[in-house]
Amino acid sequence: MFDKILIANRGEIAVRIIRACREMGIRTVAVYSDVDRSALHVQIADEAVHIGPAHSSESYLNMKKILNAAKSTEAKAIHPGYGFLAENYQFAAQCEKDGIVFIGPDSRALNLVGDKISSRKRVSKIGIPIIPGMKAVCKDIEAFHEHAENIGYPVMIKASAGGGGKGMRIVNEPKHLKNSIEASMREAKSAFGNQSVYLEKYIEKPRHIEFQILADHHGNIIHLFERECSIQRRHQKIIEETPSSALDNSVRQKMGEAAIEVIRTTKYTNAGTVEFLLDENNDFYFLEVNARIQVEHPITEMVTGIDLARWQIRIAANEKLDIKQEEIFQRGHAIECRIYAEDPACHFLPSAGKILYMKQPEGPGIRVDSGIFTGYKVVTFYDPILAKLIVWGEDRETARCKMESALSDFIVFGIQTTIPFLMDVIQHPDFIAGKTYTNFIQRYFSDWSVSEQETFFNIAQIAAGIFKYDQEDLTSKTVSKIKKDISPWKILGNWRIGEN
Ligand code: MV4
Repeated sequence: MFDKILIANRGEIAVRIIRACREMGIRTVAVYSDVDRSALHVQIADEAVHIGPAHSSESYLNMKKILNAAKSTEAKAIHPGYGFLAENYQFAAQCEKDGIVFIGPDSRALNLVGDKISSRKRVSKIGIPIIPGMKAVCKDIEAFHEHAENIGYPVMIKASAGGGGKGMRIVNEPKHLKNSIEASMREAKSAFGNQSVYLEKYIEKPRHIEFQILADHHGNIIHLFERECSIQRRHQKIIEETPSSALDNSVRQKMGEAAIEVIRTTKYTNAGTVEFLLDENNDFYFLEVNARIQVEHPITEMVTGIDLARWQIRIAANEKLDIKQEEIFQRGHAIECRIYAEDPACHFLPSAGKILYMKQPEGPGIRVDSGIFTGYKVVTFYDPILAKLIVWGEDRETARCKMESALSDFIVFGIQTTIPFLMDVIQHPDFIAGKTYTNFIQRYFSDWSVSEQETFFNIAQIAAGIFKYDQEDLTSKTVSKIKKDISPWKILGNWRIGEN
């Protein structure tokens, strides 16, 4: 086992991985940019190396600096977390060359699963359903028209070099095809430096269902069941849960077996996630493999009791998976809400500034994976995720009610967060009924605005900031009293939050 691991990441995931290392008696090295000098992951690591200016290309994306930090501290392995270099096959290859273990799949597997078009072909060859569509990209518009006729409208345009929704467009009839393709090609060119696009059959009202996989270096592969990730805003997941209310055991078993076969055929190792779309007829289609630990991994840990970060490290150290598939069960229900430093009342614009006061929810079945604390300065250089609130309940409604209560106890004074938005989403009748399709946010929350009560809560934050409220007075009880009992409009006008 490694005696020291460098965590090439920041924020909540760096804290999460450092915690796993500490529980395993492994020393940790954090890396940090100029603006992260006092960040939580730096505070809790055994050692910390400054790697440069705030801009990611000068710091967390700079392979040379990360590798030099590992060499100078004699770290035997690097854990990339998610984002940054986590799925960069060139970085994994450089680690292999330098004799430093990359905690994740090897560079060959990373390169293989990173190519979406060839992944579709390879998966289709072993009989796993892919979304009907073009087998390769083409150039001229006439050929596109022919493909679209063969596929049948509505069709979905996708960028072959990327994901995350960039370049994606639905086309319902032939007269819109040409302009839509040209627009998608322009978007793909600017987002990925590669303008090629292809067509698929548009799957109406799909659900985004993904299966967690663990695969070791001894041929053992297991799945840890599904995560339902359909509640997305602009292709950014905001709420995830497991189990999915859309799956019965027979579909669940088929998808689990398909996920394992996708991993086996690519000789992939370590933790990975196989993404599918599920349509209303309970047919599923392979989308892609995510070759990293995912933001939403904690809900899988809560219902299976298996520590994924720990197993990533153990597999990278060549240990055998000693868990048999038949020994893994989903127990209860877990829901995760991602808490972002964005202002939902202002088009989700990034919200930066000092956290004047913060109190996390606590109690049975409540987990908070967080990278923030009272006094922390939130910056806008990186992904705006602040923390993840994860709850476990014996069943979905119990978990949902626990999430409502935990969200209302999650206090962050000083910046705007998506907490009020999340509260409204989980209280929507269709969310309560489990009718969570990928168009949920667009359909019900496209013009969401902050409630009166929340506005007053913002004003209370101003009070906390401007009058330097004595923190002892700001217990969650006082704050929840502010939120529940006193109407904003009787006391104060409409202020906006801001750093004093
Ligand atoms: C689709 C689709 C419907 N039909 N493909 C692929 C990338 C992933 N982030 C979204 N993807 C989708 N691909 C076809 N042929 C629906 C999605 C999809 C989605 C689309 C629009 C808005 C939100 C979405 C959330 C999950 C999946």
